[in-house]
Amino acid sequence: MRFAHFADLHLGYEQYNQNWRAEDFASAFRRSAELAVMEGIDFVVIAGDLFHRSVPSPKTLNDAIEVLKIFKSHDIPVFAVEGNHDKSIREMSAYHLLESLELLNVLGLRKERVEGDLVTSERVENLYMVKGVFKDLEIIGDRHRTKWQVEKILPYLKGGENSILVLHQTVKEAIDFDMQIAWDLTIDQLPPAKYYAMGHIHLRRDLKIRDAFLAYPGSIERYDAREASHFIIYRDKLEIREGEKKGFYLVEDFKPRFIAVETRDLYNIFVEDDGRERLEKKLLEALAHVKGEGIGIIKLSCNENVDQKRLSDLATKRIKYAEISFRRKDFGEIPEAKPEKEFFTDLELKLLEILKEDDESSLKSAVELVREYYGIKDQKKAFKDVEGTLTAPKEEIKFSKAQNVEEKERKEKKFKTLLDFI
Ligand SMILES: [Mn+2]
Repeated sequence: MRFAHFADLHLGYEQYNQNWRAEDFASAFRRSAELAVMEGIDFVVIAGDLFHRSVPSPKTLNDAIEVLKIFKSHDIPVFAVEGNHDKSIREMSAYHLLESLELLNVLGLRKERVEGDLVTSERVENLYMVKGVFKDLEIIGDRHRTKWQVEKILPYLKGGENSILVLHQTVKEAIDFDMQIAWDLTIDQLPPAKYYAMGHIHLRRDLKIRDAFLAYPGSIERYDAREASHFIIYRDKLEIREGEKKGFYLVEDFKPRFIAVETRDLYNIFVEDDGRERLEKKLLEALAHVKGEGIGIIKLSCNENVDQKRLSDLATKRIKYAEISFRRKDFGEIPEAKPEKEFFTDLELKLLEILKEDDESSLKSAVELVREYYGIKDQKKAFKDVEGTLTAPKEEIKFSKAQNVEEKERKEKKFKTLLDFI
């Protein structure tokens, strides 16, 4: 039994406001799909964030359809869960549209029972848990949930002897920093499965838990400069280091093997010198090592002011797209000295992360988070709290009150049925 495990395809993401970047994400997915088919896979698992937004454009939907048709034409079923980027509170999401086109099967809690050759439903309180079935294998999963919803739902995600669990969540053990709000669940909380097909973390990760693998393939394209293909650092001498490859997992007998796919080079460049002229020379030297079709995210630092526009034009002559930021070296570490987490509480950080996406669904997710955090029933009050968090100076932020009080309030809030909180 072989399957392909994809996650975080982010179709439609016009990174750096460049529409050709959305094209890059789509072609990385297309190439991966072709590779997977050549490997003779039995089925496909998509662990969330197929789309960058919950309301994809017709072009983006078409990109998804074109790739999913590759699987369809080879009779390869696809099982998917929605991610935080593309989940929808509407009755019908883009995933459900793809499901009616018979291009994929959506896993997880639903109001109606769904039965078919590849899916079955199990009654869960007042809802149904829709599971994938492939021969003697169960493919279980649910869409992205907030941390507190996950805790409630995990017991219902227990499969039979042979099961794969598909989730779009952060497992504590898969990340390097220990900030409570940064993760959704721990390994101990996971129900038993033969393989954990995860999504959400954009850098590739795999770890062994008990006898099974838990794996994140990472995003299919380079999502930000931390995921660069090359790191070029030029202080005293020029250093070039390669970053991670992008791709997906080919899982055979529950063991993942990473399959890399070609992506556009993204260079994370840092150049520093005391003087302006030497800095410019160094920048040119660094740019001699980049491919013309690549992207350059360039940070410059020196003791004199520079003409950023001119340097940007200079870089753009050598590379498809360049983004230059500059800071005065002699002004110290001011802009980057203090990480965000020193200024904000965990909840505020999470809200800021969600609200970076300027659309309706992220505002709703933010409100949902605040409501859950405080057990607020009244939507109007929740909206007010979101606004308050983002505009009030730190001393006035109500959220910074003792964490244990909030913890207690939350524990006291009782959910009657599953419908109350999904
Ligand atoms: Mn993602």
